[in-house]
Amino acid sequence: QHNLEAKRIAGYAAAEQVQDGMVVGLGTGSTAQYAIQRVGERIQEERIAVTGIPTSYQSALRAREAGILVVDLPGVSSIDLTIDGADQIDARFNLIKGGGAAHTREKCVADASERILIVADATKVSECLTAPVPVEVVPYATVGVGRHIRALGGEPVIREAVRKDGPVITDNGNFVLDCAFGTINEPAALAARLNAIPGVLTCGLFTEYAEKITVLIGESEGCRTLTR
Ligand code: DER
Repeated sequence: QHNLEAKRIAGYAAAEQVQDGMVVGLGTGSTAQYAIQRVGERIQEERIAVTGIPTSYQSALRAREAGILVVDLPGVSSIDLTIDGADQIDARFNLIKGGGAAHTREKCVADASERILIVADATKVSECLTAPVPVEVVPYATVGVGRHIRALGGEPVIREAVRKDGPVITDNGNFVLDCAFGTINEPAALAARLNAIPGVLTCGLFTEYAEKITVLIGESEGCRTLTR
């Protein structure tokens, strides 16, 4: 319960940075959903106009429920502010994302964003990246991709669905391999190698956006803004 409250505090704090008329990238996951909820409340309370760019079916559906005007990414030339979660955040603001299997669209939205607010509870912050790296793969290429990942020192596991038999299928119709590499000392180099493997669509290492990221960590006594 404490954990959910921390996520809510971070998500709500991020939503306060949304200004009238903004185009806002709407992240995926339980923490980003709190931001979507709060943006919806602010639209009602303050009559502000916000255009939301979703990163998944989940965020599109929650945004519509919240009363946010939802426009898909091709509909806008740039995004003022994106609010999204992460699975792990290191001291240099490199991220591991993809716990929700939405990291391909999340990366496209992050890339188009002027600023990115990463919202999380304290458990996501780590000195260096150690979590498994989600990799979205074209199903046809899964075996070959797995071989390349093992050659890079990773241990790939196809992400099985819980309430569906068989693998998780992403919003783009692909599989996800969760790849344990242990401590990742050169995240940008590993990301480049993973993204170059034939059949890999996107890996969950976000190493290009540190300059435009602000991290908001929800805690019981309030929200902490991290600096690099
Ligand atoms: O999939 C993602 O990258 C999400 O941001 C996600 O991993 C964060 O999930 P959470 O906010 O539910 O912990």
